Amino acid sequence: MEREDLEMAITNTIENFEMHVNEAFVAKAEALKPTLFHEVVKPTRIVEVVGTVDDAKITSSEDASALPRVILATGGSVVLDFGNHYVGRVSFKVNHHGSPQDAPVLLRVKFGEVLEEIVAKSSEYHGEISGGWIQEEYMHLDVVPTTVNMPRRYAFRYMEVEAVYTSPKFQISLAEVLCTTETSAERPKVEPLPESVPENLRKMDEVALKTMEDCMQLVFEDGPKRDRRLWIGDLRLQALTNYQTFHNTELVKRCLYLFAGLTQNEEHVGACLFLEPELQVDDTSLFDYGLFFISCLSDYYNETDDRETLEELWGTAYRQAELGMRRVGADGVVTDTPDWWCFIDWPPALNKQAAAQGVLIYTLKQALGLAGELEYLEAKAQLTNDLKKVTKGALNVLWDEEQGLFVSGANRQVSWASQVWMVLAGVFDTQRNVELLRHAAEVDPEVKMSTPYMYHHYVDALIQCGLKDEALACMEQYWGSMVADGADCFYEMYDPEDKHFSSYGDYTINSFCHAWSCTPSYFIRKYFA
Ligand code: RAM
Repeated sequence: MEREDLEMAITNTIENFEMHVNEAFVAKAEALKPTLFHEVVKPTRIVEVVGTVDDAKITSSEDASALPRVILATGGSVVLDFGNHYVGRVSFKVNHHGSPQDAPVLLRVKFGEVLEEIVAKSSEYHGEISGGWIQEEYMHLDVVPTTVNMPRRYAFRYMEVEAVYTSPKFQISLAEVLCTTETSAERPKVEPLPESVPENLRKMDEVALKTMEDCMQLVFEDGPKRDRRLWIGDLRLQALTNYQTFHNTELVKRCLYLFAGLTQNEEHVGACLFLEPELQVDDTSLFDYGLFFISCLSDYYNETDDRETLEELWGTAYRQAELGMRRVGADGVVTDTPDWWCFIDWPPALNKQAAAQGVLIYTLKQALGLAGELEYLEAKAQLTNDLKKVTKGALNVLWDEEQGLFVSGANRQVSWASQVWMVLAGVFDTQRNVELLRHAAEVDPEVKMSTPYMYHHYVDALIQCGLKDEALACMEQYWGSMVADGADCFYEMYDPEDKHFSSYGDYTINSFCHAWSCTPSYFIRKYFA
């Protein structure tokens, strides 16, 4: 994404934005608010960390029981390792040593999901999105000893405490550092994997489950560090994974009712929602994310057979199909203009037109399935016509016979995303889709995939084509490489060739426990167990 595009994406607002509220839907969603479960966890070791964001590493460690003996004077600091990624609230005791306290203590407390966040200097943050996400606090303690109860919820594995100031006459030490975790996920609901599943997939599944668990809060959050909100693209993949793991269908239902209850102008489903200060839909509008409401409802219905919800939410789903079709020109193709935002994936150069067309076809097919289920004949006829138009458009305008690949935009760009979404859309039959994916692998388009979100769709496309071996190999290479790098949870962005890659201009603002990256558990449990 060009810098300008990123800025547009970030500030993207709808002219005369208004929120449509369906009180009955919101009330239903609120009645489904989940219980949060808690556990108290402690740091396991004290670690010595050196290096910069490019080469941060732990050089030595000792057991966390030594903490009360670590005396901190002005400028002294300590880094604690909790041994895994956690989401929760932190408290600790600060003890006093030396002469009477003749000045306030100034503490700096920083949390990091990964070591790189600990070694980075917040004053040097240069990302395009808010540095407010950096989990760092300064606090004055007028009287020690005291117990500090930190008010925010943090997502972290590492915690650094620096005594910015004590005084020449007294020092401090820390004790009883605790984190009370928060999640709406219930571990006992997850079935153990069969013995036959190999060790590397077990490990991948474990990391994916932890990712899910830490993102399952009062809604399915996208990332418990950042953005801490409900994005529909993430919800779709979390819901699919949840059906194979935590089985919390009520939480999916709650999120569906929230999206349907809080829509944007013309009842377009927003890209994301906030719970605070009050329930509200954001003013960001994404072509693909709006359409994914249809997928979320369709997947939910396939899982639950919950007819009542299907009937109630059908109107919202169908509206998204209508709005999606509005972008389609006379040529049967989604219009590509500079003023729209469709997410798909983060590569800066990616032209979204062909992939958006793929998403449209994919979701229209799901809408048609639901209309059939409900026996809504008019909607069925309309969707059938729409599908004919956009499938024809894809073949006439976006298929390049000479290259044997789909192209996108005025410059006829070839990207991975375009091929993958056209396969998922089923524009061709399975045999031709297999050829397309194999050909894409040979050509290896210059515009690559940059997130586990896009890799999910690639793996899914391979599986839909019956290429399970290739799908497994891709998972082992991509998510497996994150595991080999020591990931406790799966990251929002990951490029094995460029490990400190960020679409936001600063690696440390990436989310290192990200919902859309949790799908290895979905694939493993559905297809490889
Ligand atoms: C980022 C987050 C989120 C995603 C959107 C499109 O803010 O990674 O998960 O859905 O982009």
